[in-house]
Amino acid sequence: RSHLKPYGSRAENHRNPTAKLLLETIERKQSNLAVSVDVTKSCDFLSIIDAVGPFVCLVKTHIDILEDFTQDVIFKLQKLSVEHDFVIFEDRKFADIGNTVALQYSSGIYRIASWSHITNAHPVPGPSIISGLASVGLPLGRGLLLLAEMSTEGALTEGSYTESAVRMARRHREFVIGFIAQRRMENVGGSAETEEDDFLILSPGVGLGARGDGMGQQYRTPREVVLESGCDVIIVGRGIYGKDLKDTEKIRTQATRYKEAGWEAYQERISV
Ligand code: S5P
Repeated sequence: RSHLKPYGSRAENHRNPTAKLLLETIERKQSNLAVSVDVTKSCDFLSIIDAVGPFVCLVKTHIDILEDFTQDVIFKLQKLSVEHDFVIFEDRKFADIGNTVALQYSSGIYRIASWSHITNAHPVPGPSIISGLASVGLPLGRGLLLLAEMSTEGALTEGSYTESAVRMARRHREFVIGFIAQRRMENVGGSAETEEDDFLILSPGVGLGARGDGMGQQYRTPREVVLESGCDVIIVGRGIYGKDLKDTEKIRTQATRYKEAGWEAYQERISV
């Protein structure tokens, strides 16, 4: 099974350049940690990214949360991405018809496709959401994740919905590089596993402390996510930066802690 192999050797299973880039970055930095930087001020956003940069393979953004957004933020984000060697993932969760998502992805203030290596979409509109986004993203070498499952209590993303998401993804392997999900998807949707089916699983809802946030979020540990559920990347937000956004020393300590926990779980996974 593909996820029992080292990240670096899995790059050859992928034709999409962003999938290769992510796997190679994980291997190079020995980190399967992604940090989700959900803060409202550009200065906090950039200082957290600068602090966690050395420890992560990927930075996940919600760019529309920033209340003082300017193009300069993107310029600085891209600079940090090169300096610290991490992939950028704008967590836009597109969910509309092909024509609309193509415009939302390429245009507006944020012009997401121009700077974000990876973005994601809900499969709810059907395959046209993938072709709409691919019309913009593929020529730029970008990659897409489908939300096959969500981490929240009572999520509707289960059963035949998740199975359909996996089948949709299999038909668009050139652009869909994997899933936001809570477990591996090889055995979902009825097809036998092949090397081709080496989807990347990025998993949010990860915490070493609380089991929830009182607003529906549910947390599992890196060990549960990577070792027991076979996910490839742990996505951690508040578990790393908490409430004190200025305490970069603590943020670094937490990032190191999650990086080590994620990597240990992976090493145990590939050693069996
Ligand atoms: O199912 C999901 C999918 C996503 S992308 N559950 C999630 O929590 N997310 C995102 O992951 C969410 O939008 C947030 O940015 C991050 C989790 O943040 P945390 O602070 O709870 O770790």
